[in-house]
Amino acid sequence: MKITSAEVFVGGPGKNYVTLKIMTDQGIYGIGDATLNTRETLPAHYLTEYLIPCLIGMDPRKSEDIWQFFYRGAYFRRGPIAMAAIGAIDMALWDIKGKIAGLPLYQLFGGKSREGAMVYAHASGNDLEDLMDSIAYYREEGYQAVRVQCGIPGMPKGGGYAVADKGDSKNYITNFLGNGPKIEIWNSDKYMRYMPDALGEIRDRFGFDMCLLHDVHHRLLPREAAQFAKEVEQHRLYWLEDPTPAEDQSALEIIRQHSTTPIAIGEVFNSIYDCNKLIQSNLIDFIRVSATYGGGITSLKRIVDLAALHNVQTGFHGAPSHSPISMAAQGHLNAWAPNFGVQEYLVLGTPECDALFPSEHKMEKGFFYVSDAPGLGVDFDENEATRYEFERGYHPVTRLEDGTVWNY
Ligand code: CS2
Ligand code: MG
Repeated sequence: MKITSAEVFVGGPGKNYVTLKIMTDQGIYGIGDATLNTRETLPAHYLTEYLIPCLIGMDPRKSEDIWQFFYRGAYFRRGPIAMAAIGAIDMALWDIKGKIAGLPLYQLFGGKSREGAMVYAHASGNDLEDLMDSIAYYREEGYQAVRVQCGIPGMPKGGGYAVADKGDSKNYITNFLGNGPKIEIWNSDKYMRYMPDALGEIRDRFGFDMCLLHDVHHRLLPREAAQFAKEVEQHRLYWLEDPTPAEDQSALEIIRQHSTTPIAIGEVFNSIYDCNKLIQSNLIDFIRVSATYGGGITSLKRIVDLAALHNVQTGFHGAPSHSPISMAAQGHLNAWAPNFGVQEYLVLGTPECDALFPSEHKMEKGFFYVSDAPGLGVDFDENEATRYEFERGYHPVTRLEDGTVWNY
């Protein structure tokens, strides 16, 4: 069996999804996702200029060897651009493998450990009342796990990270399209004085029978993060996400010395080498890598196995930028992983997105159910894709009140 061609498409409804389609001489094809949010054309170029020319003629069944060829075989390794490109190839090869076997991917991993995988929704509000409405909406929809973000008094809108327009909190989707970054203003002191009590009020209103998650989005110093984690311990968070920037892993030691609040990290990681020490030293509770810029299924499965040895659970990244292809890859891993925790989930559901990526995967009352279709169980409609083209976008840039650039 041989790979005969491969093509990359960039575009989608309100998002620049980067979709790879690999064709074989036996008519079977596979698809993969290389969407690197706000830098989408870069993995697309890496694929078309460098990787696809080598892929042609390879045996698509040798997904491990092909992964090693593009990872180990490159002199300059890792990084989100290269790993997103490798990740897309790897997903497409697993898709082909499943189609050859006539089995859904979770069967190739070892079968289901659960029927539905719990997902968490994004509740957000311009202020706490608005956030409460948003949480109530998701609770009524049946979600057991909700991430909560709200505007902080005294900070301009956008402070507090991922804050919705008033009245639109339940439909909040991060939209970064535009010709330059928006500027967000941040003040850690105001945040630290407000957010712990706000989390307490949420518990008072909704009780403890709800998995409550909160994302700090890399904004605090290690000492501040330790203090914050200690203060919110009483509110029994399911997790506290990205309390500090991911580069300084020793920060996690400081947090651990002061608190037992569960810590989730890893949405910006792109290899097992970014998280092996954190996992082996028990400095985190949830690993948040993604199939896209984490190097695909081959790479994620290794991370899941390492995490399982150290009682670290999964909580894969599932921001709106992930296409239904990577969400399907993660869906199959979630169905299998013995150490599954929760899945962030926002993408499927709009008619345009469903038309571009048809699938039978189902989301019901806060649980994701993978279909039994062979492979990834999601398709890509090339005719639909012709409706879309690349639109430039940027992540916001954060500044402190005195103008100093801070972590987004
Ligand atoms: C966020 C992301 O989903 C999350 O937890 O931290 O939405 C993040 O801001 C984006 O993925 C950035 O691309
Ligand atoms: Mg996050």
